[in-house]
Amino acid sequence: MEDIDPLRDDILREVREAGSPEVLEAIRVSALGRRGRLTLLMRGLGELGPEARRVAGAALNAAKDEIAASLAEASDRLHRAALANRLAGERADVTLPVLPGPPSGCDTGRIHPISQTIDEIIAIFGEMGFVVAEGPHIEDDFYNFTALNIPPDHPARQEHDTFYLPPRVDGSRLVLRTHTSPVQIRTMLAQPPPLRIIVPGRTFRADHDSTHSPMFHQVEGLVIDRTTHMGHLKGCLIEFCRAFFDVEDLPVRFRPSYFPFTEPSAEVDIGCSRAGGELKIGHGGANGPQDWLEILGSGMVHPQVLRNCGIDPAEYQGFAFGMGIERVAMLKYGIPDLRTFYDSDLRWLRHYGFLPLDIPSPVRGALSGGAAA
Ligand code: 2NM
Repeated sequence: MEDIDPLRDDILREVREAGSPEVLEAIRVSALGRRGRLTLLMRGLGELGPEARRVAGAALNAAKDEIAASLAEASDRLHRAALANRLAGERADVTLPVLPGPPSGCDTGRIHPISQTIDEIIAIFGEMGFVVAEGPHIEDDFYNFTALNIPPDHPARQEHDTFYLPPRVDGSRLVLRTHTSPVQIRTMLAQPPPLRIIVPGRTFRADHDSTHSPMFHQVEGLVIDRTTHMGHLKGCLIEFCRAFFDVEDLPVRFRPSYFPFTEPSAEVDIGCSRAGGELKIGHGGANGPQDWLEILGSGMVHPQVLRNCGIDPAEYQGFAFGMGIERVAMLKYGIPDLRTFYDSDLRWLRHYGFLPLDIPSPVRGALSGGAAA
């Protein structure tokens, strides 16, 4: 059998002298590959007697380990050197003129319709003097239910409808907020009136079918001032509906309703037509009979809610409203299936998504907005 030591020393020297990862790979194959020099010696062990095989086998294994370690070390060293070399050569010349066409990414990335719709709603209410408020997704029972005048036995509190976290040591349980209203409670407790806030965000309900998702988005709003009344609520929401759907003479009607946190309460419908099986937002006119679509809940904030937040209802009053983002986005942009919002399907996003530079504003978001071409 060929002497192992000189062969091992030859290979180790080759490894030390290798100048590139490619050369190193060739050395590895020629030493340890299927027909490598060391591999062939290993195969020859079978022809030796038991004692000679034991001695040569141990020496071969030791040589193999040493070479493998040396290869790993050299590979690491060469890759580092190659990277350092590449980085030294790749200098950005910031004095070069800007490339023609959109900035890189603008031609492939899309804004999700939920983000776009939230931005449009914020832009419209922003013009009316509302500011955005946000809060935690995981809430205390007090902010999500009690402060909102939702009684202890209300169905919304049931396990069946609400995601509860495991009980804490004192037995109380946190919840995934079922609406964004706890943010209104937190804001009223933290800041003195007057208030004018808009609250977009994620909400969670134990409900999953073709028109309900366990996670969905809401925007709610709150106005508190000394003389705020139902007329302000109506004017504000009529104005919002017409701006959002970009229909100047959009019919809007207020229907009496009930919520524990508002009194009186009203649901808001917008006019539409369903002539020929196609839903069209706006007055029915010649297209067919006037039909209605519910899009908002609203009302004057219940005096008990104001008291719960340290606001004297004899001095201040206000209105609040809420709407589902998915629902109004589907109506505005003709998205037929709720579940597709969360599929992360790139083809869907390219079709329904928005270009990053299509910045929403009361003019560009609401008046000329539309799915990207
Ligand atoms: C709605 C409908 C009606 C609402 C009430 C409040 C608060 F905190 F001020 F009491 N926040 N949001 C409200 C009122 C929400 O959503 C359909």
